[in-house]
Amino acid sequence: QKKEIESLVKDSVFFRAMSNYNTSLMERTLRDISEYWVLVGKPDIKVIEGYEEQDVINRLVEENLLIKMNDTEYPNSYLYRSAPFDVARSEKDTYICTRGSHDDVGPTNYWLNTDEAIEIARTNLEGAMKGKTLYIVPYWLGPIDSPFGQGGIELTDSLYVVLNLMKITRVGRVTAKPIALSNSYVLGMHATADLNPEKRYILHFPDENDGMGTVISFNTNYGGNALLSKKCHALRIASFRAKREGWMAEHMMMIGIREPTGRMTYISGAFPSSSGKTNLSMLQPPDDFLKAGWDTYLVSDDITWMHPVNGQLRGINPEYGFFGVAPHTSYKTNPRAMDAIKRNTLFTNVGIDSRKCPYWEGMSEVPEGLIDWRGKPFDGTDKAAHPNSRFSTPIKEYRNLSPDYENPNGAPVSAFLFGGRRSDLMPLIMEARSWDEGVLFGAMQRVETTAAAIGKVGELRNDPMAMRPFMPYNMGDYFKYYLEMGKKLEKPPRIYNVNWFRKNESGGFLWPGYSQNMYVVKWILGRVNGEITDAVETPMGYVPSLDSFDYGTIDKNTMNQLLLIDRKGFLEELKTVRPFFESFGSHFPDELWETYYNVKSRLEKW
Ligand code: SAT
Ligand code: MN
Repeated sequence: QKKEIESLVKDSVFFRAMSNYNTSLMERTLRDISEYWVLVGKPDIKVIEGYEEQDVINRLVEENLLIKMNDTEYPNSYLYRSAPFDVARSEKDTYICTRGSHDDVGPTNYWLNTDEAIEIARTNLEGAMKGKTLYIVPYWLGPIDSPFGQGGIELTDSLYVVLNLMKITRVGRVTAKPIALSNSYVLGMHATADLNPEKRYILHFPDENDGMGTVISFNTNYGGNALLSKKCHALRIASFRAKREGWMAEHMMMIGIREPTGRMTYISGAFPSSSGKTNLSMLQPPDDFLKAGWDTYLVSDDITWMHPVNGQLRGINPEYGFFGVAPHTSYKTNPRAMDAIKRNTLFTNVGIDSRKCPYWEGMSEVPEGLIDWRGKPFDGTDKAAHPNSRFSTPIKEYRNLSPDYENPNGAPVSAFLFGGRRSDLMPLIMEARSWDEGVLFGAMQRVETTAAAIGKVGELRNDPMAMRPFMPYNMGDYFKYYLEMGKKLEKPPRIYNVNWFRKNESGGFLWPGYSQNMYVVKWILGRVNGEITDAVETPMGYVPSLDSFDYGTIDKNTMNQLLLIDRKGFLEELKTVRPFFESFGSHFPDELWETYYNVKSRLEKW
């Protein structure tokens, strides 16, 4: 069988290059592929070399799976409609599989025994690609020459998945050398099967594949369930490896902010899916900032890998493109995204108007002849775009990319921001007094759920460091690891909690958000660079003093509400998160309990 596969891929540039650099890895790769190939019914094989995008698009158009958008306004852009029940990540079908017990992954994960999970996969995948084509998509996460990069190979029968991977990762022959030299890759096996949601599984095996990790996913074609490079590899498998190897793979955006002096400061921020991470990563400062010479430069919008180098964390973006939430993206909320998605973009589950331009809620006025995301004329009874509809856009379409985006060693991170949708309690900004108290901020994160995952929207749930859906091991051990990381670093990032979503009694947002978030960012820069020294100390950390905080045109009264530390509310919050912390049992670090009690007693005495 290996021979058969060998003959099927022998003309591939990727495999020829791979065997030149690393014959033994090449042998192993052929073995892995041939096993899967036989299981799924010996389909045709096509290796993606990286230059096939137009062919892939043509095939999808021929099969009526892609609709071409207006060629003047959205050149080389297409609309794809997924199955209406396959529109978001499915947490209940997402498993971490080990040979130990459920305790390996803790109470925030679904767990399966490795052998049992492999059996489930076998049963469901048998013959699943008979008569189809198996695409072999080699990809590389991170700058091509980065020592922090990692390779992966996704095997899939979905051209939609292939096209997405071409938009959001580095694929094909350019990955052969770095994969060969790193002598490993994450193996991803994906099959559309019959999209039966009852038999949908997203299985992670962090210990398999020589400890490099394997992912098997089937009966789904969407987003984080099927684009295995993204949440499955770059967050779950990578976090597992990061803990073993001493670095961090986080659900964080990262941007550099350049001040008029020319100084560039990088900050990163963890926010749950669909909570404004992309908007913050593409922050366009207000006009007076721009005129004065301020600007922001993107490293990553969703995932950041950070390695300690000389006592400092340095971040890279493992991805090569955006898989961003479309609804509520507009020239008001995110003008730079609007410009980036005007070309070479694959839209999924958005509406389309009679001029073949995309439309979603919050974009503009409802256009003429609107067809909704299911392909039916829009009549106002349902949404035009699915709330989790997406744009897949190559990162190079973004104009303000950081000069360090391709830096193999990444850029130094000065601050971590934690945040999420929270209409009450959390102030606009607070700064942790120490790394440990910052870790407590992250661990305490309770935020409203969003449409990025299947399930109820708007319910408060614990989502520490915005990593709950992506944490591959026991979250208690993650907290411990986070604390240790702080000790290891000479200059750990300063930690902040931000909240753009606090509401007043009548339910209106107190803070205008979007470009105005620049004022908050400016305060953070002043703090981390030691220029703002008069912050107000509270039991929850520091909040800005209104004397040295430039907050734009908001009135002082509103600012006081936005910065209020509600003593009773925080005591209540500490009580509320307690059972969640306790659910990790002995995995929850004693040190974090100590920090918890210190904060609690400071609040009580305040
Ligand atoms: O669908 S994805 O999981 O890739 C997007 C997200 O939830 O952030
Ligand atoms: Mn995300």
